[in-house]
Amino acid sequence: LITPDTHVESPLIGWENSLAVVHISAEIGARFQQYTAIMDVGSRSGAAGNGVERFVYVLEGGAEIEFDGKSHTLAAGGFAFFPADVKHTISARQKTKLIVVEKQYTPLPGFAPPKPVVGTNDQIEGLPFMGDPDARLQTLLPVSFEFDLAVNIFTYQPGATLPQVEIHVMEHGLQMIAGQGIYRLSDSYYPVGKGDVIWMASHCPQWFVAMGKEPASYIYYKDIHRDSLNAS
Ligand code: UGY
Ligand code: MN
Repeated sequence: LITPDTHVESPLIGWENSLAVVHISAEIGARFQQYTAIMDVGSRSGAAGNGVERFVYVLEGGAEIEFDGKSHTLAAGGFAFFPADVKHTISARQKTKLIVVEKQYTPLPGFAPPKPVVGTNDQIEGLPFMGDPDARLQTLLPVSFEFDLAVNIFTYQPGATLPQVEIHVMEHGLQMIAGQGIYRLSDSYYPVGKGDVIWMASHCPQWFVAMGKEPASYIYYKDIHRDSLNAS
């Protein structure tokens, strides 16, 4: 659990006028990277690494993105996915904060690489999770085998819970974006609220209950659709 009082900003290498708070990276043992990009007026992104796919979600402010000769404006709640090696730029004319997730793309034989995706969270229906209308899941990216990652937003009414303690091979990078609750990680229970980030390694036991008077939401990354023993 990485709380905002511990965050340290550093220059965002390769970007102009931008700082990073790197929350999750290879250095901690993760197979992906998650950081907050703090973009100032007149800032511009740098390229993702070779073979690296990038997902961005606008937390605050707004950004213009460009790829394939087209531009789109993203306000808070907007998001974009750039497949590996798809040239793109993200620029901001106002102070802007992005959640950025990057990972090396793992191809799957028989499937083409995924296409770029642009959207906003309010276009995406929240579906009851395992039948519970008080725990709703928005799936921001298409669920298909081309994609080796998922990014979802989970919104719980106060008192709603993740229905089971989960243990799974997939990793998570999570950021609380609204409300509060208690996160169980292994055998410890932590109060969490807006701005907190959690890295869950593969097989980390996890569970959540929303508390307080407002719904609690978190956005999270998950690696999916690949088999580490039978990699391509
Ligand atoms: O997709 C998930 O694994 C999700 N249910 N996990 C979580 O919210 N901690
Ligand atoms: Mn999970």
